[in-house]
Amino acid sequence: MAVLEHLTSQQAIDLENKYGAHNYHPLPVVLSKGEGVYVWDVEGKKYYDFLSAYSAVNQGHCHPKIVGAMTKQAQTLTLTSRAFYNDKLGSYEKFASEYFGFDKLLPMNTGAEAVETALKLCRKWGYEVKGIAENEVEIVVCKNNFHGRTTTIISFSNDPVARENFGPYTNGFIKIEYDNLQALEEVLKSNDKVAGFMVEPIQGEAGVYVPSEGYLSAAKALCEKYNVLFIADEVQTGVARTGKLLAVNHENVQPDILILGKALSGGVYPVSAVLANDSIMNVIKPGNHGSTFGGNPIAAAVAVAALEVVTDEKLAENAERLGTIFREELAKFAEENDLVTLVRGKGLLNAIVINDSEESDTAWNICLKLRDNGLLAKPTHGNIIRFAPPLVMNETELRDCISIIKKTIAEF
Ligand code: IF1
Repeated sequence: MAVLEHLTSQQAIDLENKYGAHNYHPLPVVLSKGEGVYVWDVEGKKYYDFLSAYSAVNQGHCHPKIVGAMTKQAQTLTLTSRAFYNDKLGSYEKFASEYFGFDKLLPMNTGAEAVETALKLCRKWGYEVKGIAENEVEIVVCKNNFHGRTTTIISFSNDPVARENFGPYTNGFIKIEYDNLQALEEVLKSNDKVAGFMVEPIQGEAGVYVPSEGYLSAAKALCEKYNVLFIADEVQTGVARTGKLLAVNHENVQPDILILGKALSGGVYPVSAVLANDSIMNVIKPGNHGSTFGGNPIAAAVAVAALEVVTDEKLAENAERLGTIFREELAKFAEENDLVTLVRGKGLLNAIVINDSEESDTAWNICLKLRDNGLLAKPTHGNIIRFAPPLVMNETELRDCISIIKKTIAEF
């Protein structure tokens, strides 16, 4: 059989089961085409994409401007490595640094790599600027966090499935309760070895937990008070997803270190980045850190196009407006349907909590039915279903999706 010839859905699933590592349990649907808010399976059935590849496709599938930038660069110069300069990286670094309001950008590829980069940057700042004794830096993180899958990152995860049997674990992390300022102050005032506090402005994987109003600004103030770096992981919440360019913008917080990924490329190419001002970023000297693909010309061209789309198409404003409609409609529905206990989120990062145990497969079965009814979503944890459509969705499409969701759940 010629490789990659046309397959049925079952053939594609069988191939993955036989030849692919079983590190995922996907919803049984095999996608072969994406455009805007829609995806199609190999049999040609059309769906609304209500996951957006975990918020990587905020600009919509295969956005012509972003794909165009990638194609053009891919036919010109794909990769030089950082052994040499290239003519796209500096312009991208300037554009993105000014776009988010920082002095500098360190280019990487995946979200986890950017998180690891931010942790290394924070540690080095802790030793060389804050003056913490060698090998003693601590970084504060939140329970139920999700920051990626590397050994260091899962070392401070409390999700057994993500963590078990991957030890020995990396030291130097203190876990506190999310959305708890007292817990944060407790640690910062009693421990002068802390160099940073890394937090998701909304805990996505944990189930779209939106912290109390004022949590982020108060946490930033505590970090300033105790000379600790506030590190915002906006890999999932960033790039307009929550109704502002960054989720921290809802509270006018400027992080000391900003971590971006996913929709920084509109989902067409792995692009991530760490941004900071010179007083922090300049602790990194040649040879301290790097990556073969980090800062490659395609990534630079794609990221500039992806960010221009966010501005040109007013995606943050659209996410804010449509998100409000979505939560209002689903909250009304929750009042009359005892299967949905609540809806929560910000912008177009939302989730509903299903009135069943975490171990139940109700949420999974609802997602299978949503698939049959032409909408793709997936549970995050047992009984929570995340809803995150591309931010290019219009009100008519959103209301169509809301009626699909209501109709489907009413069938249970
Ligand atoms: C999987 C979750 C979402 C992230 C935040 C860093 C990263 C992620 C806040 C790492 C990645 C992805 C990873 C993917 C599923 C998805 C996910 F369910 F795992 F948690 F979105 F919520 N910071 N999240 O959300 O970025 O290295 O993946 O580029 O690993 O299953 P990455």
